Amino acid sequence: MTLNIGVIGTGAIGQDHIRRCSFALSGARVVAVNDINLDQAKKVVSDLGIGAEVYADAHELINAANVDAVLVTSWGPTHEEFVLSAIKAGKPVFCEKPLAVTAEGCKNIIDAEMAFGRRLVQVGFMRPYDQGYRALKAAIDGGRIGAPLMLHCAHRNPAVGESYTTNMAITDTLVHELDVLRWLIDDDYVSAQVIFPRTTSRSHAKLRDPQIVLLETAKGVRIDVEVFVNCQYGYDIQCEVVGETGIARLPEPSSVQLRSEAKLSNGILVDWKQRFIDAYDVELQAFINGAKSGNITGPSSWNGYAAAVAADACVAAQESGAIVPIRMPERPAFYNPA
Ligand code: NAI
Ligand code: ISE
Repeated sequence: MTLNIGVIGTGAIGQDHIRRCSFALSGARVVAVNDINLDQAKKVVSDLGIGAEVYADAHELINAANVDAVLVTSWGPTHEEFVLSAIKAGKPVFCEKPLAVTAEGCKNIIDAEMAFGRRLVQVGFMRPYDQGYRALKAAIDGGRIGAPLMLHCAHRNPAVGESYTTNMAITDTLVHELDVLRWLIDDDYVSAQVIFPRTTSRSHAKLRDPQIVLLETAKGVRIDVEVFVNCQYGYDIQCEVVGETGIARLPEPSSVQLRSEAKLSNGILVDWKQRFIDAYDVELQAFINGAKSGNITGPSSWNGYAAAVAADACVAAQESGAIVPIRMPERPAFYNPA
């Protein structure tokens, strides 16, 4: 059986995921799309030649009889409404990060999913599917560096637009680290602090950039994450884990090394699309397979909630300058790994 997918949001990642489901992955096709920018949705369907129906209303798309599963790739503040609507319709739903823009919104989704009685939601946290992060985790879990003590991380984007504000460094960007690092070292955060170094002249009025986020975990691990979204030179994700007996680093993406013009050099990628291209493929194939078998195992609503609880504390820490406690409620058995 082919899984018929409806996609809400045809912007940057929406277009990428539509292309993936239509041409790169197996077992699915996109039969319906929606965007508040209807002309854009029509153009995407026509440019890709996929013959999907274009809906003016997202809820109509969700409830369409021929739509088996939903992809939510619209702006973050719309996610909660569309995911709740998909759960109400009893349809599997892949939601790009963030699951909702507040922890409270994520909790509403958890309550609805638990009331439904079976997992329907997968959150678009793709880094646990990245080969580099998987190798890093295998080194840590295999005892190669002893117990982790400190993590030094960086999340750098070349530039962002005027609509990107100081708190988005947390809710839109750091949220990837908030998810992947608790998975990487199997730990939970207990506090957060945010420090603002000198602001780059390449930023704009509504954004303090860069920022350093300091996290402490239940096991006492200290984590620093530099978020620098106007770094100019490229898209650069770094993660170094310092353990009791050694250090493990996230591998650099592979690139050809050049000896040319009296220089030794490697290229640096410039956007997230290329950096995590394989991980996006694997996460979406996992969703397609899970939706078809009725057993969704990718990042859950609980993962979305846990990241949002930490993100809320980081935003409060941005505002107060203080060390803010992170109080993670206990995970319900419903979300225990199989
Ligand atoms: P975008 O701005 O390029 O596209 C968003 C689209 O959603 C736009 O076409 C907009 O018209 C549409 N939209 C907004 N409100 C809507 C509504 N009420 N109903 C229907 N459509 C609506 O943004 P982008 O970069 O594609 O991001 C979308 C989501 O994906 C965000 O939540 C973002 O955080 C996430 N994302 C995740 C990435 C990842 O690495 N996992 C990478 C990039 C984005
Ligand atoms: C974007 O939405 C993403 O999710 C990218 O992975 C991240 O690097 C970027 O900072 C976000 O704006």
